[in-house]
Amino acid sequence: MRSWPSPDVPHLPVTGPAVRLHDTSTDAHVETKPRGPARLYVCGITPYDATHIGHAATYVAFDLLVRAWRNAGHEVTYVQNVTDVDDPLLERAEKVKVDWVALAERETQLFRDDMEALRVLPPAHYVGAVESIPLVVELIERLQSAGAVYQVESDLYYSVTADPAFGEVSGWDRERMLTIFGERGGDPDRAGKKDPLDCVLWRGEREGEPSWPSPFGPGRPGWHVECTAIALETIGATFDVQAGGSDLVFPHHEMGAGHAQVALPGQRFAQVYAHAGMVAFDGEKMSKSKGNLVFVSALRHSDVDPMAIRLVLLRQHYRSDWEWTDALLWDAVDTLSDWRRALSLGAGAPAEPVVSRVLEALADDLDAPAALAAVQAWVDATLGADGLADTSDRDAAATVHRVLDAALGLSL
Ligand code: 5CA
Ligand code: ZN
Repeated sequence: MRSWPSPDVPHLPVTGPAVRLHDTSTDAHVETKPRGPARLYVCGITPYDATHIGHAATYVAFDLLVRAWRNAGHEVTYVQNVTDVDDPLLERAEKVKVDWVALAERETQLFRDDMEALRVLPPAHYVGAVESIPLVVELIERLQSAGAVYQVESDLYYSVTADPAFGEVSGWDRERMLTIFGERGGDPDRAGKKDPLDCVLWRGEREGEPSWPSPFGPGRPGWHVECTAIALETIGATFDVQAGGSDLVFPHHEMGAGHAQVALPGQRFAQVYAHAGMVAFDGEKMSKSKGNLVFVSALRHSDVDPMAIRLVLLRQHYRSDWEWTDALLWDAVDTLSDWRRALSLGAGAPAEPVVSRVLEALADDLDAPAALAAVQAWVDATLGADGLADTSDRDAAATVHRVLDAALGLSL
């Protein structure tokens, strides 16, 4: 699929530190050590509704990772999928009486426009589930050869017991897995399954649903296998980071890793699994199924500066759960006008230390709030909030502009 246009990213004269990231599977901070280009897979949208603030928070979080790696001197190969055929998309299309393909295309385009407005760097490979069906079929055949697949009626299931490392991504116990599996697309109670946690690899054709021919009969891919097939094809096993919101830890990333590790024994799927916190609204996780949504496009169409939306997201540490409020947005609008005032002066407080503080903070598990604090301190010193304006650095504004843009994606 087509990705979206890239914003220009200014080059920084200094190289940032190696990037450390919290890894869900070990519950520890680890230093990423890309060999060749840093390889990142971030789970993409299911395009049946517009981009909400929760999605935007997750994609802005991992945009910071792409930028931190680039600033540390790495090239980055970034992959993102689009789940352009799945139950929620088909259900919505049926409900609103719109062709499911047209719905997916429309919402994917809206997502591209939102990402572009928020200055999120585009993936090099933006890949749909539908266009990946041949890859999915190939991967299921590998899993069959490994003895990890069985049939229930016209559906194929993956046997979680095939992976000796099952459970290592989430670190969850079986009881917790069983509770959550059913809430996140799983079918623990289906008769005929060997283990309630086994997940669908290939869903046999159903009346009124789209399907594609395959050696296993007509049908469509299961959800988890889609991301595994796309990642293995584009960046290969043992890539640097798989990322997404924390609602994907289990079953999605657990199953995806299992599929890869059973198909390619001895090779870890991703080296690090990174997860963003959940954004809530009106007291509950913002989600399409609950309908408590704040859409990026709706804010943009009411003339909200996309950089203010981005600043609200950056002010939360990416791993924390938080709640969106309009007050956060209006506060960010006020902050940006202060910052623009300071930047318009040209000269200001010494800016070199700001650059190193920002780069260090972002390389330390994407600590955007710490990076923003360094910028705020520079703004305060430059505007003389303490009564003593500092304009000792003649090129300060240009330097701060550059690091804001390159490292934080804020173009002011
Ligand atoms: N297509 C699958 C991933 S393969 C999917 O989860 N799609 S999604 O549209 O439901 O979500 C897209 C991304 O946004 C995922 O990474 C998900 O974890 C993240 N996300 C969804 N809701 C929220 C939320 N309320 N807060 C933060 N991130 C969220
Ligand atoms: Zn995914």
